[in-house]
Amino acid sequence: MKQAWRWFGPHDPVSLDDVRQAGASDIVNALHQLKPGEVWTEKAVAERKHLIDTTPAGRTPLTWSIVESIPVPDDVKRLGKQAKASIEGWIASMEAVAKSDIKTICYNFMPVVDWTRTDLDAPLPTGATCLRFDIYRFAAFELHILKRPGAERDYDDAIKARAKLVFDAMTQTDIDYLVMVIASALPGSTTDPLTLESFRDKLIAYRDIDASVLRRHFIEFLEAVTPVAEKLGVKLTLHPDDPPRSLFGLPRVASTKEDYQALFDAVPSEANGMCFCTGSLGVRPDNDLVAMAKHFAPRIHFVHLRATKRDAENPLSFFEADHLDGDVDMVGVIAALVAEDRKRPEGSKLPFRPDHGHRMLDDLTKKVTPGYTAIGRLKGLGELRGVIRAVERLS
Ligand code: DNO
Repeated sequence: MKQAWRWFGPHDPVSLDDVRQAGASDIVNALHQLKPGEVWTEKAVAERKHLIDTTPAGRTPLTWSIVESIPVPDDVKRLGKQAKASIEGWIASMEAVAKSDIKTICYNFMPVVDWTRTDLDAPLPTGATCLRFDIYRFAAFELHILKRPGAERDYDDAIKARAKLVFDAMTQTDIDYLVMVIASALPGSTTDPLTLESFRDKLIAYRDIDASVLRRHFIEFLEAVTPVAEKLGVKLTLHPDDPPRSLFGLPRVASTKEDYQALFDAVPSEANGMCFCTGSLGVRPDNDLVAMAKHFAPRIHFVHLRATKRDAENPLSFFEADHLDGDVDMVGVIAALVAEDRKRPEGSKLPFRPDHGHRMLDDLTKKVTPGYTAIGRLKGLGELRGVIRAVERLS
């Protein structure tokens, strides 16, 4: 398997030399300076490619081989008036990427909000911190800060009571922090940052869109983009919903095995692939990740390896655990992926990246990109590499 690393571009506090020292060979990047819906030009992609792939004398080469993500604009998901033009724009961005010989593109189809957490620095017993999704804090946001109509129907009485206690104990600073974490779009997000007001407006725009409608819109998108991707030799890899369930009453259609199967059945094109993200899919106890990795193996063209752990007290809450010590059977998943990787010819090996990492050691006092710390990911990559090496040797 190929070791990749997400790099956020020239402003990333983690340098390309840091990536070299971590031992990764492939870079995962996007033109993060562009807003969702802005079309990527060949020139802008080529410049970034040149920046990454130009190796200083004596250094290990790096290759920008994966784009994560080209954002799918909101009107495509709603099939609004601009959807056709937005899909054409998305295709133009994909063509620009392919021109620079980058053939793997990750994207997602989550309406309104991309990945969602409630805490960016939740303390761990070791003194490190991690990302966390806390159902009580999340419910406090929905019920008492965003005040989404109908939200009370989505929670049982115990959660509502706890959420009220959580909210009552919050200062204005706590509230502002929670709004920032949930609404302002976390790093790498493909959705626009929101204020409480624009958040409410967006939710209203989805009032009539349930999961079956969203899936239909998604299939229209895939029917338009996959023939072009095929011609370009591009693999599109759909990232799962994170967390893999409905939030804010919104539909989500990439959370389970059945969700993915429905999309592959509707659009069998070989360009229609999967980004197998263990951290996202692993949040659901009913997702059997080893079985899913085996089942979808030929469709998997990009892998995110990370582990979450559900709270014993309320399994709707979870935190990002050490890469090998979450709820997912990481060794089992890696064994399934290594078996698939063996079938692929040299030059087409399966890329994975260590996804997220704890904030630890020197990173505790440095400016970091939430989840994308140097040291936490370095630790994760080291552990994962060990498992891969052992599985390759012993199987
Ligand atoms: C966060 C990531 C997301 C992901 C996009 C994929 O860490 O999982 O930013 O890259 O949702 O399109």
